[in-house]
Amino acid sequence: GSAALKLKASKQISIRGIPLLENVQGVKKTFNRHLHFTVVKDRDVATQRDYYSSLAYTVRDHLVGRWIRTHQHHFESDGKRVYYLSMEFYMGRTLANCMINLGIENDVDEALYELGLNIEELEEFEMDAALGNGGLGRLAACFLDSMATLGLSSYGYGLRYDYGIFTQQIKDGFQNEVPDDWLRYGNPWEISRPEFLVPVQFYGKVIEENGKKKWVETEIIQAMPFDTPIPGYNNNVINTLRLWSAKAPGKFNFQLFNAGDYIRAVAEQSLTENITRVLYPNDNFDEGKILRLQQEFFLVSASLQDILRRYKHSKPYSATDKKPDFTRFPEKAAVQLNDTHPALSVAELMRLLIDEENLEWDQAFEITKKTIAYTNHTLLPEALERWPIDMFEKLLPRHLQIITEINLHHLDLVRQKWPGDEERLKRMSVVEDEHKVVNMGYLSIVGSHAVNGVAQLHSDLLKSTLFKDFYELNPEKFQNKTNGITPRRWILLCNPDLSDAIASKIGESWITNLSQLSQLRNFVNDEQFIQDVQRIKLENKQRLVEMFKDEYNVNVNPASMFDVQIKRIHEYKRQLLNCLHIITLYNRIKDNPDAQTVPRTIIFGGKAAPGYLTAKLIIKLICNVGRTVNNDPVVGDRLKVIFLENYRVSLAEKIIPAVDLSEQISLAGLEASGTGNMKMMLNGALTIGTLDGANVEMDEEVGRDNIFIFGMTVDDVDALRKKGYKSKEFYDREPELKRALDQIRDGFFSPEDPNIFADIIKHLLDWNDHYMLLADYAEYVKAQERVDQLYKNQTEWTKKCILNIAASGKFSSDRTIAEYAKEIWGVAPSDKKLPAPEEGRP
Ligand code: GPQ
Repeated sequence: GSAALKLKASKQISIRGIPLLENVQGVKKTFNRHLHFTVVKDRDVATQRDYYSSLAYTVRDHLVGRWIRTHQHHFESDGKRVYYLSMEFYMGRTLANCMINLGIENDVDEALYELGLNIEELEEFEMDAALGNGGLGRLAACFLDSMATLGLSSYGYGLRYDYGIFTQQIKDGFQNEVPDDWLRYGNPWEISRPEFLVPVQFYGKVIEENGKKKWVETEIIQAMPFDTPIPGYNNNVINTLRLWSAKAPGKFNFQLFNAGDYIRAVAEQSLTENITRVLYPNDNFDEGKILRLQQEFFLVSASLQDILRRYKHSKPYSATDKKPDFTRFPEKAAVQLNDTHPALSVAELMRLLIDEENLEWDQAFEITKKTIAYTNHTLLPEALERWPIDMFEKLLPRHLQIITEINLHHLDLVRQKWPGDEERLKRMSVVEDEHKVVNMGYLSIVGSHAVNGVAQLHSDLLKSTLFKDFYELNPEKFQNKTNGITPRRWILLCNPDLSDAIASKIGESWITNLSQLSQLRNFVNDEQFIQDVQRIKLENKQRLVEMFKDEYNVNVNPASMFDVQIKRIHEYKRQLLNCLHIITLYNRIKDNPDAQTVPRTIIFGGKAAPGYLTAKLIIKLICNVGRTVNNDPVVGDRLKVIFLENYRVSLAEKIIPAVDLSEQISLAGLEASGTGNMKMMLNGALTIGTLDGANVEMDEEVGRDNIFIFGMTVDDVDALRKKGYKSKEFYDREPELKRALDQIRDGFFSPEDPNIFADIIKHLLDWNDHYMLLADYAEYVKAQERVDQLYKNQTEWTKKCILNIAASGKFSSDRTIAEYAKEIWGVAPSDKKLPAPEEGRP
């Protein structure tokens, strides 16, 4: 019909490839073939999901030739390989991303249109691969895209959780967690590789034989690899994400059950497979559970064995019986640790080199250090992994020995540099005697040649606070690598109209060279461009307005300012500060109902860890404030509050293109980088934020006139803590703040349960407001008034949006990965295209 026609017209834009008749015919044929032979349905009985499956297999067909050839290419060129080890890969959906990176999106679009199908509806059937919590896992996913686009020979290694991050339901304002059964309908993007099954050992004991340590009587769990293709943008490179799934050992341990209890033995196999059952749903928090330690070792051991196997079968050794020379291993492999979660890599690589490959200690340690590098993602003490020694000794006795010995050598070096400094020695011990724990951050530093933070401020703080002693020991190890995001998913895919508007002005090279966006500065006074940017933002907002009506039954004015805070719910991110601002706006409208106000729609999205009660209470407060505000006829459409249910990658893709104001309001010093801030900047939002994480660098890039910075700096925070912070003083001093807190305390937003928010008041007043919201409140409200003033002048506002887009080039993960490649991994990015496979394009 005409709706489909309109859709087709709006989606068919130049940068997604010109549809060619023969390609379109090819796609239609392949689609029908898959519907028949793979999905086993005909058009009479096929469901929409069946059509999605056929579409996915059709697109997958275009990957496989390039995938195989990429592998051959990596084998033949035998360059250094990069291994990115992460407990989280927050991939989201694959279909549209593959079509875009392959350049077949318009062909497929046209083919489906001719088949009478709506591609956007079909895309909704794909479950997010939600194997991550938030920024850390999404960063890993962006890095895979950039590594493939830069032509690196790179592999992601992670776990194939049966259940990813839980699905969030909001009932009466309370969060409920529902298991994320993402594999229920199968996963067309993965391929299992039983031929590369790897045994992982646990428990057992260490004996000595002929002066050599042996780890014996272990329990074995098999690691089954599942590979997912990672296409580069328009370069015919398809790299691999390899995820491990726990598989009962079958024959390995079966002799243990020789008593004839066959049924019980088979049944118990499923227990060992629990290792990869579920992702721990904590963000920036370490629960310290043994199952998590098992997961971490499972990832590390399977991956390192796989990496060593690949080295031993690499080109120089494949056709000969030459013995592998492990001293050259670091020339052929770089292992990057995504936080300390895979820190056991240090001990496991040592064990494999010494116990299995018979290397000497010193040589093994040199190789290990040259191979491994470590990225830190937080300074929050509750997130730092410190495993109890007794847990460690039971599960991984050989590794505890190795770590103890690494520590002895390390402390010798400390002693050499600072003779007699016993305090320093104690502070720097990898094995903390006092608490009987292994400090995984310290282990990662000692076992690595490079340590980096994820934004300049964060990297500086690592050197001056958390890792000060280690910086003084090895200053040359410490680096910064400011985070980035992939422009393919975070503008090209999610905001096609803005992408096209940009391309019409500056061409397409910005897609792989984002700093080219600075050319948009030449169009900041171009009236047509200003109008286009304005119109595209409004259309993106209108799509959301429909969703708000359908799913939340709230009438939102599309002209209102979309003021958005989307991120995990955490006290340090200060969603509560935003909430206090909403209450202030509400009170002002009520006090002065006839005054002119700038209409706002304040949107939150994010999950709370199931065990984080304060975070869950914050969700409840936001929802209750929303209830009061949204149903008050005096307010009308001047102020609305929406809490989005189940915020995740695929929902982010719908929200981010519609954001006017991006909330980045963490207490200075606590957000390591932030990456949502970058996504919204790239899509033409203005930022209100503290000088924290990468906000500092966004401010530098765009200039103070084009960003709303407020609040204490890291130095201010330090000074206030030294002086003695008392939140009650701010409560007494600021009448509007006092009023908002009193309303929360007195049940104004919760008449049916007036005391429900008592703990929030406790945190902010009685327990002295650890994240110092009250100290930043006044400046925050003032900054918001400046936002209002600017929003009244839509032309001036949009010019600043354009300047923000133009200044966002630094925050491409291509730039980040190019820096890792050059300064840590010792590999060179390439913009060469691999030859297209014989069968050509569709
Ligand atoms: N981050 Cl330690 C997470 O998302 N989860 C974690 O467990 C840890 C860090 C984030 C961090 O909070 C953000 O500031 C960063 O932008 C992000 O990692 C990527 O570096």
